[in-house]
This record gives sequence, C-alpha cells and structure tokens, in this order.
Amino acid sequence: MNCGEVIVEILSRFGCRCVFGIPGVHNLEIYRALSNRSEIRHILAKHEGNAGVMADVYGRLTGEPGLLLTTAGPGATNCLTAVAQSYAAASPLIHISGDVPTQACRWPLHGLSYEDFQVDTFKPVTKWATRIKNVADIVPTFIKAYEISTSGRMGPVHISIPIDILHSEYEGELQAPKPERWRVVGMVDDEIVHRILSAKRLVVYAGKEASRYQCEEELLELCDVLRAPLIVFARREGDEVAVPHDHPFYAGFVGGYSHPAAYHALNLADLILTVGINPKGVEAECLRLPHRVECIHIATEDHGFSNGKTIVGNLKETLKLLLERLRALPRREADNLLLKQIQQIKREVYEKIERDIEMHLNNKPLHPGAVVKILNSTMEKDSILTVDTGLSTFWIRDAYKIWCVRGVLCSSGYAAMGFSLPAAIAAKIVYPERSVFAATGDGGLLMSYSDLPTLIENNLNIVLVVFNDSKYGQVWQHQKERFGGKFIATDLQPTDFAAIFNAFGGIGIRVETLEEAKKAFAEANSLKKPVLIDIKTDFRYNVPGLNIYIRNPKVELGRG
Ligand SMILES: Cc1ncc(C[n+]2csc(CCOP(=O)(O)OP(=O)(O)O)c2C)c(N)n1
Ligand SMILES: [Mg+2]
Repeated sequence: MNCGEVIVEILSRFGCRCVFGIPGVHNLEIYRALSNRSEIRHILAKHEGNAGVMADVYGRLTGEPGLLLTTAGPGATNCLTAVAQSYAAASPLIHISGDVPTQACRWPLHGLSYEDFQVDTFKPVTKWATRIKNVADIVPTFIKAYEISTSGRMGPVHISIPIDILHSEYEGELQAPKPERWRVVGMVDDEIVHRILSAKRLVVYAGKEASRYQCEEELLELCDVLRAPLIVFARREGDEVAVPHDHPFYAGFVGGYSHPAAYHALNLADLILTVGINPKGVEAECLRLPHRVECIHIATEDHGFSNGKTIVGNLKETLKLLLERLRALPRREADNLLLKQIQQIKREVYEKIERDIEMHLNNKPLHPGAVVKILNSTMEKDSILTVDTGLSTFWIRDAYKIWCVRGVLCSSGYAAMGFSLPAAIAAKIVYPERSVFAATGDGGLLMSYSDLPTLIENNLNIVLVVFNDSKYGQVWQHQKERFGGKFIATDLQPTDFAAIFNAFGGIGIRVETLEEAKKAFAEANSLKKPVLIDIKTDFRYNVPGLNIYIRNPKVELGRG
C-alpha cells in the first residue's frame, strides 16, 4: 500500500465521510486511493478558497474536522484565506496538501525558494502546521492533527505531504484507531452552583466556541432552568451563536454594536456566566462595558480571567453536568421584571426596523430589507441561511428572524467575502433534508461564483439570493460617510447572474419588483432544484440597526 492509500485508510477509520478539494500532480495518489472508496464522498470544488469554506462549515455543522485536500503551492495558498477564516471561527478542519519533494531543487514545480515555504505559510493561521518528513510519521501526524483540531479551542491544522513520501510504500501493519474525542468535564462544584443560584441578576453570555461545541440546546435549557437571559456574541455579520429570535430568554447580541436588550441585561447583571468566550478579543472586551462584573467562565482552557472563576472542559459536557446539578435543586427565583423589559425592548427594536423597511417596500430598485422580509416569510422553521459580507449582511442581521438553533452561518469575524455560496454547499451536504438559502451581494458572488456548477453537479437544491446592486455597496456607504462626496473603486458593472446560472445549467430568475421577487421565491421553494434569484437592489439605504444598537467605540472599528 502506498502512502496515498494509507492516508485515505486513516481518514476512513477516523470516520471521515466527505472531502472537499481539487486534484493536482502532488496529491494524485490520495485521489487514486479515494477512487477505490465508496464511503468517502469527494466534492470537487472549482477554487480551493471555496473548498476551504466548505470544509470549515462542514466542520462547524458536524463537529468532526472538515477535510480539505489541495495540491502543492498554488493549490495550497489558494485556500489560505479560508483556512485563516476557520482559525478565526474556531472550526475543526484538517487541510491536507501535496507538497514539493523532500529534497527539492531550489525552484521546483509549485515551490518557491525553500522547501518549508508551504508549511511556514500556514503556521500563523492554524493551530498546528507540519510537513511530513518520513513515512513512519504519517499515522502519528494524522492522529495528532485530529486531536488538535477537535480539542480545546477547535481550529484548523495543516499537513503538507511531499510528493516523494506520498508515492512511497508503507511497510508493516497499519495501526490507526480513531482518536478519542476531548470530553473533559469541567469541575462544577457546590460553591459554583451556589454562586449561580444566589445571583440576583444572572446573565448567560455565549461566545462563538459555544456554537462550535454545538451547545445551543443546552444554553437555552440552562436559561430556562435558571430563568436567566441569554446574550450572544455577534460580529458585524450577525449572531455567532444562532438561537430562535423569539425565545423568551434570548436577549440579543453584544459586540462592536450591542442590541439594547442585551446591553440592558449586561448593565444590570451582578453575575455573568460566560460560555466559550475568547479573552483576547471583542467577546471579552464587551464585559468591561460599562463596568466590570463578577463572572464564572466555562471555557476550553484556563485563560487566566481575573474577574472570576474558570471551569475548564468540553463546553457541551460541562454544561450538561451543570444542568444535571441544577435540575436537582429548587428553581432560582427569576427577575421577571428584567425578563419583561428584555422582551419589550426586543419588540420595540423589531418594530422600528420593520417600520423603516415598510416605508420603502414598493421602491425600485428593491430595498434590501424588503428582500429579507420575503426570506422571513418564505423560509421554513428549520431552514439554514448562509450570509456573506456586505450590506445584505447588515440587513439580515437586523431584520431576519432566526427560527432554529444554528439556523444562520456567517464568516465569523474574519469577514471574507465569498463565504455564503460554498458555506451553503456544505450545509446542504450535511443536511440534505433541510432547505438551505444563501444570501450574497454581487461582489461576494463574483468572488466565489466558480462553484456555481458545483451546485448543479451535486444536485444541491439551494436557493441563492443575490442582492445585485452593481456596487461594493458596503464600501460605498463607508466612503459616503468619510470621503465628503467622492467615491472610488465601488462600481461593479451590471451583471445578469441569472443568465450566468442558466448558462451553467441551473435555474436563474431575474427580478426587479416586490411582486416578482415574491413569485420567484415561491417558485424556487416548489422547484426543489438549484435556483439563483438575482434581485436588483438599492445600495443607498442606511442600515437601521446602526442608529438603534449601542456602539462600543473601543471595539467597533478595526478590532470589532
Ligand atoms: C475577501 C474580501 N475582500 C474585500 C473585502 C472588503 N469588503 C467588505 S464589503 C465589500 C463589498 C461587498 O460588495 P457586495 O458583495 O456586492 O455586497 P454589497 O455591500 O454591495 O451588498 C468589500 C469589498 C472583504 N471583506 N473581503
Ligand atoms: Mg453589491
């Protein structure tokens, strides 16, 4: 058996069922081995950047590492942005890449001036990056990669495999058991339980790692048991931890901008129970506003928080234990007034945003909020929406109604355009029975549209919604604020994306009015085929949330 076959055998034993990638000379032996396997599906991407996003989202939704397979040099570096994004998102991912030979000449095919260029490139954007130098290192490397990517703060790892190693024969018997998952349960002692129960105004605050450990159900149950509000961390793109918008304990998001309900709850809290927040970033920064409060942190490692105790463990397992302990005790007395106030503020915010959109509902080109309203009425309760980076992102954050846990996926802080199409592909592969919608600007689609054929080849009936404003609208808005009437590099040529999708063999529908848009969504829903709805939208409207949410100047720009 050659090392390509060994790698695929290891992946199979680890339970891997899907790989996203593109072949090339330097990874062909892995492809040869994949061609003999039916248990591992391969999704052929058309750009490694898209393959990387697919692997990232596959990892987020399954909890198993997403697998990304590239060839050496350009194949590998093409996915650098996606791997960096998965690092920012704390997504479990293993990037396997072909590489130049161990004894490469100075400028080998796909190489640069030194052999370790590829692995060095990925070091800063992964939890671990390594180049396999000996055949005997393959099994331990893959075991370590799996363990690192799925434990603690999850994230990507990179493995470079020189082509000569890949072609070598593997001697001896293959011992590669599936590594044990990291299930350390944090110490929930009496003191902690007592402190939680005795808090007057307890707030539960979930960071993005809570979503990577798929804790949404436990968080909602915890809030129910404790009768405490839940606030979640949000980047500009939207909630990192997606829970139903109308859940009685959900109080909104905090971040560079904070929802007034969440801010109110945070302001009054005498104890904050955090789950999966990163101490170095905005997630923790929010807690200092407007004052420091005692916290109990449930975290994947001891970050040295100085404002309270930290319980280290697998977030889901630790929450389960905490729930078990709390369920056995008398219920905590709820602050009903606070809970009422939260619901009241949430209602007022929704109404304000609705009013803002209603005023422009029949305008042409369409108001982006009008499109979001149609999404709200078209999507089913368990539908998944993937979101790109651009103006549509803000409209979705403000006006879209999430109905189910993990119902929205966004790029998670790294904010790379071109996320939503490949993210939707992965979501549909993980959940073939659920409807999946992808929202993107025209600019975002131009960055990722090489994978439109992937929808058709794999018969993935995703509805792709294009907010087509012939602009880098979000950048235009920034320039409007800051350039005193001058604009540069924001115009995009008017493009008929429906025609492009039709040319690829999909169903493209172009719409300009509200009625046409409603009809197109209804049609897309009934067709059960890949559909692209190209909607002419207007980039000039101010996003209402910016005047409603509370700005955190310290974290908004640059660090927000
Ligand atoms: C990969 C990448 N390049 C550049 C940017 C900067 N950027 C943020 S939003 C944006 C414009 C987005 O345009 P579009 O997708 O058409 O959405 P719109 O704002 O027009 O709705 C740009 C260029 C980015 N976030 N990611
Ligand atoms: Mg645009």
